[in-house]
Amino acid sequence: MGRLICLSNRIPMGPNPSGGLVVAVGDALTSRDGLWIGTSGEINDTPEDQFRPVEGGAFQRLCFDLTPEEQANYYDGYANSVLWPLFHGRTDLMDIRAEFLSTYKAVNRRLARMLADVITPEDRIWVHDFHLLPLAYDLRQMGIQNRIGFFLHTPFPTPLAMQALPNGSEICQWLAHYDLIGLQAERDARNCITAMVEIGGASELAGGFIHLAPRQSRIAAFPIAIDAGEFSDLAAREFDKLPSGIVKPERRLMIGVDRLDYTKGVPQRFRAFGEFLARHEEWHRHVSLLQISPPTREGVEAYDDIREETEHLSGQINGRYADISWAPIRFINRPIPRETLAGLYRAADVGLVTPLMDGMNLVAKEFIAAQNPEDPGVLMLSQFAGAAEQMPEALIVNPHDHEQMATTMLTALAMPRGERRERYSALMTTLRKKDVHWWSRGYLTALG
Ligand code: ADQ
Repeated sequence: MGRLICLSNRIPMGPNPSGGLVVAVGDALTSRDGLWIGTSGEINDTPEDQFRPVEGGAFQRLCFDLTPEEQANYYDGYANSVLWPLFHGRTDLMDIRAEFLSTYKAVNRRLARMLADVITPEDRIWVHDFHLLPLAYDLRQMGIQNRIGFFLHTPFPTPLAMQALPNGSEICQWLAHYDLIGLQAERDARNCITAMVEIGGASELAGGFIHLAPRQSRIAAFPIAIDAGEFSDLAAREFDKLPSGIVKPERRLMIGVDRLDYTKGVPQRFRAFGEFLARHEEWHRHVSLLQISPPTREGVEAYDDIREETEHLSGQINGRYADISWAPIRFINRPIPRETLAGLYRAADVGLVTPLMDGMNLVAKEFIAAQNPEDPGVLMLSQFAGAAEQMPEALIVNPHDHEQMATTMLTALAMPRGERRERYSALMTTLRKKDVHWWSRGYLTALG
C-alpha cells in the first residue's frame, strides 16, 4: 500500500497548524501514511531544486522556496490576480499578463520534477487548489501513471466567465489529466462538467464522468467540513475564559470572521447593518457587530481597496451612531487564536457569513458547531457560499440586497429560543454526520 501525498501551495510550518484547509488536509494525512508538500513561505534568490524536510508534526512534510519573481508572478500574479478573481466571478479584477502565466507554468513544472524524484508507483497523489492546476499534466508528461486527484477549494466559474480567460481551454486540458476532480458544491461540479465539455471539448459520460483523450475523469462534489464534535468542545471550554466585558446581558452580539477579501462581502454587510440601525432606533446601544478580519494578500492591489472601503464604512457608521458607552461596529484587523475565536462564536447571538461568492466557507460551520445547544445563536448565510447547499436551516440571504439583510438581522435577533434550537439541531446533525473525516474518506475512496 503506497502513501498519500498531498500538495498545496503553502504548507503549515509550525507543529500545531490551524485554519480550515490546514486542519482538513492535516486530518486526512494523520490517519494515513501521509506526506504533505508545498512552499515554505520563504523567498530565496537561488532556491534548491529539491525539497527539504520540515521537522516535527504528526506527519511528514517537505517544502521548497520560491524566488522573488515566482512569488510576484506565480502567486501574487496568476494565482491571486487572475484565477482567484475569475473563480469568484470577478472577471473585472483579472490582470492578464504573459509573464504571470509563464511563471505559473514554470513553478508547476519545477514542482512536478521535484515530486517525480520522491514518488513511488503505489503512492496516491492529492493536489489541492487553484495554484497547482497543471500539476497532473506535468507529471503525466514525465510518464507518471499514479492515481492523481485534484480538489478545488474555491468555486468553479461559470462557462461564460471561463470564456473571459484567454487560456480557458488550456485549463480544461490540464484538468483532464486528473483521475478525480473534487469540487465543493453541486453548482461547481455542474459548472466544471459544462466547461470541460463546452470549452475543453470533452464528452460527457454517465455518472459525473467525462472523457478527454486519453483519460476518463470523474467530476463530483465533496463538500469540505470541520471536526464538529472537537470544535463544539473547544468552544464550550473557551467561552468560560473570555474576558468579562465581551458578554453583556443588555447587549446582543453579531459576529463576522473573514479574511479581508473582496469576495467575503464585508462592505455589503456593514451597509446592511447601517440600514438596520437607521430603521431600528430601539436597537441602538443594544446590539453591536464584532468583525474580525485579518489582512491577506497584501501584495495585490485589489486588497488595498477593500481595506480602505471597510475602514471608511465602519468609521462612517460608528461616527453616525456611537455614543460614549457604545460603538456599533468593532473592526479588528488581526488574526486571533483559533481557541479564542471558538469562544467568541459561542458568545455571539448572530453569525454573519455573507460572502458574495465562496467555495464552502468554514466559518459558517464553525459558528454552528460552537453554539450552546440550550440557547444557540442564529446563522445568517449567503446563498452564494457553497455551505448554503448543506445548511438550508440557516437564514439564507442575498448579500447584495442590503434591505433584505437588514430585515433578516431583525428576524435573527428576535427569533424565539424554540425556533433557534430547532434550526441549530438540524444543522448540527448534518455537521456531525458530514464532518471532516467523512470528507477525506469520501474523496479518497472515490480516488481509489
Ligand atoms: P478561506 O477563503 O480562507 O478558505 P474559510 O472557509 O472561511 O475561508 O476558512 C477560513 C478559516 O480561517 C476558518 O477556519 C477560520 O476560523 C479561520 N479564520 C478566519 N478569520 C480568522 C481570524 N481573524 N483569526 C483566526 N482565524 C481566522 C478557502 C475557500 C473557502 C473554503 C476553504 C476550505 O475560500 O471557501 O471553505 O478554503 O476549503
